[in-house]
Amino acid sequence: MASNGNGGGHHGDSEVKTDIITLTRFLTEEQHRLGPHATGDFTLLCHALQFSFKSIAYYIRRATLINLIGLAGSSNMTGDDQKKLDVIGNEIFVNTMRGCGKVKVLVSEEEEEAIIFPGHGKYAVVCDPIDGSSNLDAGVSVGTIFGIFKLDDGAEGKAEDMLKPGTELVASGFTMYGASANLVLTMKGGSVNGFTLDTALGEFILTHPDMRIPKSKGIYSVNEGNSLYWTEPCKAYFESIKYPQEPGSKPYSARYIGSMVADAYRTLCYGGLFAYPADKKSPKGKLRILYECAPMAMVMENAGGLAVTSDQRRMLEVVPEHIHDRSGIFMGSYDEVTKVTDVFKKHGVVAK
Ligand code: FDP
Repeated sequence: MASNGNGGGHHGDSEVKTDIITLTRFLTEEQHRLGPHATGDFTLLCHALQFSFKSIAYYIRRATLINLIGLAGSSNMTGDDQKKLDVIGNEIFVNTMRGCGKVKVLVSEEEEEAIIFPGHGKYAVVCDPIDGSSNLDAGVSVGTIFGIFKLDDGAEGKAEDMLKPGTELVASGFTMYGASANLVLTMKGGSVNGFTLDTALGEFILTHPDMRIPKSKGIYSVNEGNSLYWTEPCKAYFESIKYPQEPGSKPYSARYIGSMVADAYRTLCYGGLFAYPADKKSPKGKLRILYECAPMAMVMENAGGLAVTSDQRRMLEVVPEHIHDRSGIFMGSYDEVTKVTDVFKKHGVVAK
């Protein structure tokens, strides 16, 4: 066998990688990079997170076979019907976060109140265990979104500890359960890295190091069924990309899955714009600040993109009024979000 000096070797026709970077290795290397003062608590928390992603991926894949599709017969605090998988995903998440001993406060989309764990955990976690669950029974990609805050020293842990802007997140990301399970992770001030679950090895493998969102791309992703309720600047922006006036310019392509994680992952990979604007029917928008908008905004910004609210404020600076607070959002490629802001500005909407 000939080695290629890059951790791989030639075995017959195919090249087998023997020096792969698993998420476990990646996290250990990150911890070592921080030096001796790093306690390993964050690393342990991330190990617990990855276990919950693997478990949720497993149940989603088997859902149709083991009667996990359909409604659980209950609704969550925001009034959405809960799917059986919503309930199971939430239980998995809550139990793994409790079990790791490093988390003090947990906010989940499926729980009305913040959960306070006993012990001395110094982290607070926000999550939507299965986002996009209205798509589940059709086998469409869904995902888990998460964000991690570090609590102040000696904080006893309460729901109010979570009413912070996204700029204070120490890490965030999501796992998309699609053709494969794709985990995207970013840490404060760091790069964005993508891992793919190798189901045979049971490991997330670093397959997309240092992800950068293309600076521009003519793709927009929005639920146009709401356009009747859109505000004037919002209508004007979408008109401008569908009916471009500049000579030689082409209209944008539309792509809307209706599952935020899947739409965000495609936007991160290909570029373009994802939006769920606030409108006259939902003046605060639909998506939740803590466990949908802020974690995604951190990923987009760390990948070189932008994320703003419907009033064009930087999404990461928004402080939620309560743990399930909502916001309008426009996020994606730098140039595309900038175009949104320019059109809104012409209509007098300027970030305060
Ligand atoms: P879902 O209702 O299926 O859970 O916030 C949840 C979410 O999906 C997002 O994942 C998705 O982007 C959005 O809502 C879809 O909303 P619409 O059906 O109104 O387009």
